[in-house]
Amino acid sequence: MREFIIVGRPNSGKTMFALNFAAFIGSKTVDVTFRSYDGLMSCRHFSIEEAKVQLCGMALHKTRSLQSLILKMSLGKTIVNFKITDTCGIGEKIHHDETIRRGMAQTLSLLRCADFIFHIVDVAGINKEYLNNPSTIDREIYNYGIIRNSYTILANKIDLPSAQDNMTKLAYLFPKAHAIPVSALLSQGFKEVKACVARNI
Ligand SMILES: Nc1nc2c(ncn2[C@@H]2O[C@H](COP(=O)(O)OP(=O)(O)O)[C@@H](O)[C@H]2O)c(=O)[nH]1
Ligand SMILES: [Mg+2]
Repeated sequence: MREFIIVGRPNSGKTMFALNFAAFIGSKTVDVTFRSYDGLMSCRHFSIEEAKVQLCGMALHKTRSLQSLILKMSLGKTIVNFKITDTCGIGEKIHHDETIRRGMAQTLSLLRCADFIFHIVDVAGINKEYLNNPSTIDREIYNYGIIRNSYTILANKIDLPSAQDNMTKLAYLFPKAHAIPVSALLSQGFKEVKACVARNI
């Protein structure tokens, strides 16, 4: 089964994307498999709404381990299963909390072996400092992603006014990447994401 990994900074909207995308392609409920750095696995069943309340949030680093969903998509007359794995957000700094450091390490190791990378960038958060910083974690992910073929940026939070002018800045920062503008919150741009999954499943 093909595995799609969702990576990005904390708070960029990875978990919101995973859950609303599952709903968009027809899931009413999700079974989330949590895999922690020490190998512990657990599975919880949620309605999508419940999962959003429990797993998404403004607090940084709500997601501390790998969280996988098995989803289905119909391609012509066949139904294909694929795995989408939400991850602990990664940043430039070494985090003081060991669980988060380990969660970030888990993200990086899965990044290397996942079949396809969805890199979520918070477009509303692009500011002067971010533009002038040549070594943001997003640039590091981009530099790695473009040498792999299976890589797409999801330019998230386009529903926010501050994101409107930033799409051109995104194209300037990440010129070689395929980018899809989305709102994970409002499920905008998901038709194109679905087509991207279907091409790479
Ligand atoms: N306006 C807006 N807010 C979003 C969007 N996606 C996520 N958020 C908000 O950003 C915060 C972090 O989202 P979450 O999915 O938990 O981020 P994660 O840390 O990357 O998993 C939450 O408060 C979400 O409601 C979006 O497309 N638009
Ligand atoms: Mg999360």
